[in-house]
Amino acid sequence: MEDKTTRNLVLRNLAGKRTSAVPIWLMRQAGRYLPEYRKIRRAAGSFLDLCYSPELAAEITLQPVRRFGFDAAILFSDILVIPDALGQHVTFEEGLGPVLEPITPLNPMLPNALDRFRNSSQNKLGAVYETIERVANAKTDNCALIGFAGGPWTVATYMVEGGSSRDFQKIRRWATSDATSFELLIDVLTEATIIHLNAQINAGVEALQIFESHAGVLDCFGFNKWVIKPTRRIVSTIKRKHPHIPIIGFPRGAAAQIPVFLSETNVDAVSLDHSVSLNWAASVISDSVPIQGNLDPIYLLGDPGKLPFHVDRVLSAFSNRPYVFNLGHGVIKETDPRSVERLVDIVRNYNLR
Ligand code: 1CP
Repeated sequence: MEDKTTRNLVLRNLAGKRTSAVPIWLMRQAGRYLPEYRKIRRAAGSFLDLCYSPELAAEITLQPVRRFGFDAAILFSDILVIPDALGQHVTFEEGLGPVLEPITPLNPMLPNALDRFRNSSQNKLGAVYETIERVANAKTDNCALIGFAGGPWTVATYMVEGGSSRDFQKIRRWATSDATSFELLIDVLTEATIIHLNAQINAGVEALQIFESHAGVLDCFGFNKWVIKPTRRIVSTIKRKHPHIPIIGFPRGAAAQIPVFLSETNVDAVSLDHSVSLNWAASVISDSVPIQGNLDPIYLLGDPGKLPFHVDRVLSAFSNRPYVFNLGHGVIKETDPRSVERLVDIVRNYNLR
């Protein structure tokens, strides 16, 4: 009998099975480039309020699926709900992005943080799980519902730097000068991430992505200690309870360390950022490993006539393996929704060849 996995193109490819039609979804497919998002965002008040409003968050999750017919919906939430639920003060400010009250080696916020988190999973984060239930009930089987979390290192960068950063100096100094106390923070985040991802699966997500967006600022020693090890623990713990839920790793900027990331963490699939060379990836990553990515989102802002050429480059590099079309990073907020429509059209027509 056909189960959900065989019907769904994203889940089929993530399970290691190539399909003749290439599935597509985009990182940040919900968000400020969509007028229907901006309208809800204006009415909602703060960004975090929006993340904790199940009805609105479910609607935003489904907006791009309805508009473009994507093969997956990604939960509308943020990686920074974890520090918020651990008890750190988090806000999102217009033009500035996230602003957090920074934690330091002297004030690491750790005592009882996991207890607060567990309480929060039943309260604040309960709203996230309710969003998932709503989307799971509203979507069709051919659209996969993807849950996510930030990787512990990436989430820690915001917690320690107090927001987005250019040089990541505070966190890199802490991690290198006092690895023992920094490891306590990474351990707390790893544990919270496992709890959060398990709860997302229980609420109805069918695949997971771990966004390690700032992996690229670490050297290979730090990458092993702060990205590979925590990811391996997250993957092995989740797999014990949920062996069939595929986990996609997105170690942005990991470059030549991608093969070791894959073999050491046991993620099921890897999402490539657009700095990764297509030929290199196609030759060093085993054909059995599902790849996702990696069109540079900037092409969606460029000459529409050139889009088919660039999409074709990516599609042909990965034409002989399980593969899910995506960008190398999120949709840029200045993107015209018509470019996204064109992109979906190109990928769908490629399927017919
Ligand atoms: O004002 C607004 O409307 C807020 C813009 C916005 C949106 C739409 C933020 C603030 N987060 C989100 C949603 C979001 N964030 C999703 C949901 C669904 C989707 O992809 O469609 C996801 C998966 C994220 C993940 C996320 N948040 C990441 C990892 C992916 C990436 O972009 O590298 C990171 C780093 C964040 C932090 C964050 N959230 C928002 C901002 C402005 C930032 C900082 C980004 C930075 O430091 O550059």
